[in-house]
Amino acid sequence: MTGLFITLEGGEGAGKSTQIARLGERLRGLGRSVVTTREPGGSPRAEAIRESILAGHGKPFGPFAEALMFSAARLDHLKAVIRPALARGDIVLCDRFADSTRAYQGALGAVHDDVLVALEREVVGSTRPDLTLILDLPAEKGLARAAARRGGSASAPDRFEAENLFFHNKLRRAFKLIAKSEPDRCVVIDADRGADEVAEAIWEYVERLLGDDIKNDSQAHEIKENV
Ligand code: T5A
Repeated sequence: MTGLFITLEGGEGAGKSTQIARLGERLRGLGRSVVTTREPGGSPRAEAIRESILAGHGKPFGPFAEALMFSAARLDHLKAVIRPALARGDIVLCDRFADSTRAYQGALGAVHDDVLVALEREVVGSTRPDLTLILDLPAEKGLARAAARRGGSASAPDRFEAENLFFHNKLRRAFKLIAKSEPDRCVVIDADRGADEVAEAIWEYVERLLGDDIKNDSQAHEIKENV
């Protein structure tokens, strides 16, 4: 029995956490066992690394060192959370994964492709996402959403949110290029609209991925609910 691995990617404030919560709820409503998690983080050891990265402790060492920090966190997250969940047959919904390393540390940090490919081979191995949903919207809008959520200037932006608009526009292009390079795995979702509409667009792809499986589960769940 193997589960399904779905990742959400995109720029800052694109709505990934919002959509993961909604998708998780919808799938659980159909009786599926779902694990929602995030990167960096997701396991106690990886969460400790997250705190350090987002506080900017890796920045002085440069993007390559940060890629190693994200990879160390990912190693533990995969071992402690993702692989056991997939082995149980669960659906794993993960807020960011290796594509974020490709975009942030690769396209923006100029860590060479060969290095990132080697890191992915060692760290991720065969645990690749079945589906990656890339939430896309203009960088200014994502940053405004993220700032509003923080309460404007009440708290400081984190390590990457604090980068300039040029960085965030380049990031948006990097995610689109990833989607183009792996069209069988990745889809770009227009996230510049209401959360309900985004959720429906996401559901179309998830439903397609689950295929007959979800229809059977859905019917079985309805029968169970009605007895
Ligand atoms: N990183 C990560 C790397 O550099 N390399 C890596 O390998 C990895 C894994 C993580 C940082 O680490 C970097 C990338 C990141 O900079 P984080 O705090 O997890 O930091 O940051 P994000 O993943 O960017 O998460 P955010 O929480 O900032 O954004 P989300 O999850 O995309 O957005 P969300 O859902 O929290 O929404 C933001 C606000 O907008 C509202 C929400 O209510 C919320 O207030 N909202 C909407 N408003 C209007 N319309 C919609 N459709 C909305 N959807 C949500």
